[in-house]
Amino acid sequence: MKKMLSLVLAALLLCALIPAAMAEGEVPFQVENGGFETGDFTGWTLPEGWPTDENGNPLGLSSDKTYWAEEMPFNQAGEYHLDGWATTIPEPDSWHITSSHFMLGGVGYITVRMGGRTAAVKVFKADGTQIGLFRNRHFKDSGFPSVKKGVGGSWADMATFIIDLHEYIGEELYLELWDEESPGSWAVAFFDEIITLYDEIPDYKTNFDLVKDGNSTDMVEIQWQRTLNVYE
Ligand SMILES: [Ca+2]
Ligand SMILES: [Ca+2]
Repeated sequence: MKKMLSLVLAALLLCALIPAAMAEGEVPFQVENGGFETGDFTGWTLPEGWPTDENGNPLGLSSDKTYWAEEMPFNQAGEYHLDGWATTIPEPDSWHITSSHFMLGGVGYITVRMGGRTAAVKVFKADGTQIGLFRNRHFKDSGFPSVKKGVGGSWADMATFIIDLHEYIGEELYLELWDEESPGSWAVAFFDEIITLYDEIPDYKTNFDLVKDGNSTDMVEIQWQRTLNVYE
């Protein structure tokens, strides 16, 4: 009886130490299908009226590694990315999609690949309170068609952005991927490879993605980027 009692006490103590959601295994550390590698929008919530193909499948995923005759790199990870052009949503319009919930663990940093002038990530607590807005700071319309640092520019190519959320470690969060409304050209957004769990702080100085440059056989580095929270 005494042993039974101590087991029950131990179980109660364990329940008290582990947040309820984790104990039930409901909220994983990694966002679901963050790289779109299922080839569909599994794990993502799309707004009402999102364009679909003739079979009712939502449009917007692409497996193209390059675009245009110059074979400009997307810097896609794996086999699929979210491609603003492929959504068929007109460029002057805005759109967004919503991720699954995740528990912020590790060192509290996440990374998102984004390209296009109007790409942005919004971060929310589980109750819908917005805590972050992180925009693509890499877009640069000069030096076409090279994406080489210091020589070319950046268009639909995605750079990996490092987002510091460490103040919210242990909290349940979700993301929205946005094509923000904006007049002018290149009002498009591209996303891939959303990773929401790091055991070490990712370093923007030493990390880069390697791609074939536009209209060239040269391999060039797309440096990882810091992006600051501009949510007010
Ligand atoms: Ca991918
Ligand atoms: Ca747009």
